[in-house]
Parts: sequence; C-alpha cells; structure tokens
Amino acid sequence: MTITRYATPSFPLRIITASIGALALTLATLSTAQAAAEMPPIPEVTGDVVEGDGNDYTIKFSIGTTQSGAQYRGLEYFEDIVEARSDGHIQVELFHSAQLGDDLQAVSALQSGTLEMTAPSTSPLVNMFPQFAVFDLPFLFPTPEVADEVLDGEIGDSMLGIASSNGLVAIGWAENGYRQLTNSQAAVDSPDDLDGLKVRTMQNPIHLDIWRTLGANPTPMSFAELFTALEQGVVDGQENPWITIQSSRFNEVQGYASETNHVYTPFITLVSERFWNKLPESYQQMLVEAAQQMGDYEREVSRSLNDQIKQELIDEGMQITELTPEQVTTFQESLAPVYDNWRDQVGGELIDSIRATSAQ
Ligand code: TK8
Repeated sequence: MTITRYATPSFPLRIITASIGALALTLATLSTAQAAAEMPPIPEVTGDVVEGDGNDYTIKFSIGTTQSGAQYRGLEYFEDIVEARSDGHIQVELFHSAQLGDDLQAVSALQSGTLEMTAPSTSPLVNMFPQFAVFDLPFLFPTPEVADEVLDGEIGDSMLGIASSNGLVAIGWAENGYRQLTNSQAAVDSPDDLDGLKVRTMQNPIHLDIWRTLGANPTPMSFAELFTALEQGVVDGQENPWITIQSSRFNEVQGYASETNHVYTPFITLVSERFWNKLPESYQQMLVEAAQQMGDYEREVSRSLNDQIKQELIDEGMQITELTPEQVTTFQESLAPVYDNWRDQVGGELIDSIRATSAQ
C-alpha cells in the first residue's frame, strides 16, 4: 500500500481517501489527524537553494513506524528541506509502517541499492556494528539531554563514521526514545511480576539478556510482525516508547503498561552508498544538513508528545503503572549482571565516559 502525501495535508481530503478504503484505514487516518494537531509545527525551511549537477534524483525513504508517529513527522520536514533546497531536483518519497521492509530488510535494500534511505533503531544493527550495543545497556542514559550530548558529540560522530561502511552512509541521529513495557496480563511494578511473561524484544542479544535476567521469557522478533503477535497472544508483552505504543495501536491489545524507561533507543539516518556516490558533493552536504535538522525537530516532537500521549493512553483505558524511585532501583539492581556480561564487549571506557557525561 502506497500512501501519497498531499502537499498540504488536508483533513477532509484524507477522509475522502479513507472512505474508499477499509475501516482500519479510516481509524488510522483519524488518529493521524488528531496526533498531528498536537505536534509542534513543521519548521520553515531555512538555507539557500543548492546548485546540483543538473540531474534529477529520487529518494525513497522508508521507516518501520507508522504515519502518526514523531519519526514520520520528521521525515515530512526532511522532504520539505530537500525538495526546496534542491529546487525540486531531488524528490523525496516517504514510506511508513515497514511498507518497504522492516529495519533489517530496509538496511539490506540500501546495501543493494534498491532503496535510498532508511532510519532504523540502532539495536537490530548491532551484529553489523557492535559499537551500537552501548545504546542497549539498561538505564545508561538518565535524561534525553545526556543522550543528545552523546549522539551529537564525539561518540555519536565516531559511530556515524563506523556505520558509514558496508554499503551505507550514516548522516545523522534522531530518537526512538525511552522504552516502556506493555503487556496483556497484569500490572508490573517489579521484576517478580515478570516471571515467565512472554516479551517480544528487538533482534538484539543485550535486550534478550535484559528480559531473561528479569525473569521474563523473551522472544526476538521484527517490529513489523509485532502487532499480530500481540493480538494472537504469541507474546504477552513488548516494550517501546509511548509514541510508538500509541501510533501502532498496541494499547488495543495490551491492557497494562509500566513506565520503566529502561533503555533509550536512537534512530540512525542511513543512505545507500550506491546512491550517495552518484550525488554531487553539494547535494551530499545538503542531505547531511537536512538530516541534522530533521533529527533536532523529530526529537522535539517526540519529547513534547510523551506526557500527552501517556495521558491519552490512560484515557483510552490502558492501566499505566508509574514506578517509584525505589521500584526503579530494584529494576536497576536486578540488571547489574547485564553490565557484568557486556561491559568488556561494549567497552568499559565508553560506558564510563557516558556515565561521566551524566554526572556533569
Ligand atoms: C521501527 C523499530 C521500532 C523499534 C522496535 O522500525 O523494533 O521495537 O523500537 O520502533 O525501530
């Protein structure tokens, strides 16, 4: 299913479109319109028109999250910037909800040159880029500001360099955000409540270790299969940021959530190297700037919506457990073995330098 983005998203137009489609599409469209109404407005495009090489280019940009999330909103800004600053010589086409493949499939499509851009979570890429594992360690980033300092500083820059290999060019960071646990069984406020709970994790060994250590029964799975797996009871629970929980409608099949904030996940903005090498340098530079602006804006959207969305989920009937500081400490202490298991592989110095950033 390809959804064309209208130049000026218009509510009535979307409704007309939806009425020919299925009810599910109507509901998705309505929730898009509602969520969009509360998002910080897409900024004006700044920066000059950039001279290219006279050729026209098309960027297909695919993501795994839905059209009503913060990530897609960021992509709309990216599209505005790139089309305006290339004076229309670069056209950007947006694809959401893993229409062109989940995180791993989209990355391999970049490598083979059949897709130009994607922005996956770092976690499923950890086999390719072991350095990304630092973002999977529990409770390492106490605030979004610490995450920003790491991503936008030397550590983040060096990781973009590392990820610019294997047919990929990494040009920026955005955020998926702090992850919260949801499940269909019962309220969770301590690791004891997790005993045997079947929890879907991202395809990542540290995440598996986290949930095993807490006593749950974790299963790695692509995000694209998750809603169905929850609906059919293949798994009891999953964990994702509030905005993803709402925009993927997980609350329709998950009655309970706990505000664990256990892991902060970035999105990394990737370009196919094959495509990159065709572009004149002026366009390459402009894409880097656009990715930076998209990342700043997307983080603003994601953060400004967090509390609002948590409240909306409560209003829609989800039972949300907020943990006391003591309960958070219990989770942190239970997860100490995960640090013992991974410290050497992830790099003790790296972990310590992030902790030092946090302490400032
Ligand atoms: C979207 C994924 C997703 C991630 C996951 O493509 O798999 O749970 O949090 O948002 O990257």
